Amino acid sequence: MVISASPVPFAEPVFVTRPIVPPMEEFVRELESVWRSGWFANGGAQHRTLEDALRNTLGARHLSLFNNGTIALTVACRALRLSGEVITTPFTFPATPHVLSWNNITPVFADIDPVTMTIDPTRIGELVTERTTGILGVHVYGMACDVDGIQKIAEEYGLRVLYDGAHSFGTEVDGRPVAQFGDATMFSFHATKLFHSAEGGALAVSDPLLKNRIDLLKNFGIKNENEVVMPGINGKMNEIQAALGLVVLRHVDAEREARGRLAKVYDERLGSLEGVSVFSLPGHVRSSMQYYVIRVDEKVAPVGRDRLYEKLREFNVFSRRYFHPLCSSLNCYRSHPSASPQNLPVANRIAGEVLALPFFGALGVEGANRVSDMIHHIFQNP
Ligand code: T4K
Repeated sequence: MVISASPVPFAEPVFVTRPIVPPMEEFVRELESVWRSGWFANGGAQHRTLEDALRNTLGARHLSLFNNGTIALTVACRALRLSGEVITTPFTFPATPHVLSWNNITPVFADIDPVTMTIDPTRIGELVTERTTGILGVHVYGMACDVDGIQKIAEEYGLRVLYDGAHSFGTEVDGRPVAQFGDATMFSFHATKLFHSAEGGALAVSDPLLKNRIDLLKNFGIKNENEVVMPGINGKMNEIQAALGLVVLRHVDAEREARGRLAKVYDERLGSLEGVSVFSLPGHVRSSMQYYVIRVDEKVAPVGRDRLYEKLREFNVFSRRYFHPLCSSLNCYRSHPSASPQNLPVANRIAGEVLALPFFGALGVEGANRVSDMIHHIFQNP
C-alpha cells in the first residue's frame, strides 16, 4: 500500500501501553469498604478476595500476592533455596538478573530461541556447573518458554525451575495456564501490565508447603506473635492496591479482546512490509496480549529498527525497544564469561531488531491503522 501524504501526527503522545483505567466510581465503591473496615494492610478483606479471584483466573493451585513483581521474584529465590549460579536469559527486563544478584546468586546467561525469543533449553546443559541450582526462564511479551524442554533439562541435572511470568497474565500452553509449570511463577501487576494494581505481583506454586514458606518470607518470617521463624522481608500487597486490582480485573477480558483487534490490524498491515516480521505465536500457545512486537531486519528493510523508533517519535508515537540494552551487556553483568556476545549471538541480534508498538484497547482500530500508516510512510520515505 502506498501512503502518499504524510500522516498527521497524533495530537497527544501515544505510548507503548496505557493501563486499564476503570470508572472512578467503581474504585470509590471498593475504597468505601476499606475505609469502613479501617484495615489498610497485612492481609485484609480486599487482599483475601483478590488472592482467591486471581488464583482462579490464573489457574494456579496456590497464589500469594505481593507489593510488586520484583520482590515476588526475590522471595521466590529464597523460598526455593536457590544459590550459587542460576541459568537465565539475557533477553529480559533488568529486574530478572537483578533479583538473582540481590540473592547473591550469579546469573549465567543462555542464548535464546530465534523464533520464540525465550531461553533456548538446548543451550542450558553446557552452562551447568556444580554451583548451578536452578533455571530462571522468562515468558516474554505474552509468549511462553519451552516449558517441557526446560523441565526435562531441570530433571536431568536436579535443578529448580522458576519462571518470570511478568508478561504472561493469561498465557496458556496446550490449554494449561503458565502458572502450572515449574516450581514457581512470578506475575507482575505493574501499571504497564494487562492486569494491574498500580504496582503489585504474585507467586503461583503447586506445592502447599512452598506457599506456606512464601507467605512467611513476605511477612518478615512472622508465624505468630511469639515466633519469627526465618529472616523475611516486607513483600505484602496493601488493601488499596488490592481494591484497585479487584476493579481492574472486571475489565481485563474486554481489554484483551480490544488488543486482539489491534493485533489483527498490525498483523495485516505490517506483516507484508519488506524486512518486517510480526510475532506470530505457535498454535499451542495462547498469548496474554501484553505487548505487540515487530522485528525489523535492517539488512532487508529500508530503515533499521532505531531509525524507525526515532521517526515514529516525530509522529508523537513512543514505541519501546524492549529488551534493549540486553542485560548481558550491562556493566554489572558484562564481565561474566557467559555474557560475552559470542555466547549469545541470537539474543544480541534480536535485541537490535525488536520494537514494541502502541498496544492498548483505548488506541482503537483507527489508532492502530494510523500507526501502521506512519510505519508505511517511514518505509517509503526513509
Ligand atoms: N520481569 C520482567 C520480564 C518485567 O518486564 C518486569 C517489569 C519485571 C520483571 C518486574 O516487575 P515489577 O517489579 O515492575 O512488577 C516498565 C515497567 O515499569 C516494568 O514494570 C515492566 N517490567 C517494563 C517492561 O516496563 P519502563 O521503564 O519501560 O516504564 P515506563 O515508566 O517507561 O513506562 C512505559 C510506558 O507506559 C510509558 O511510556 C507510558 C506508559 N505508562 C506507564 C506508567 C507507569 C502509563 O501510561 N501509565 C503508567 O502509570 O518499565
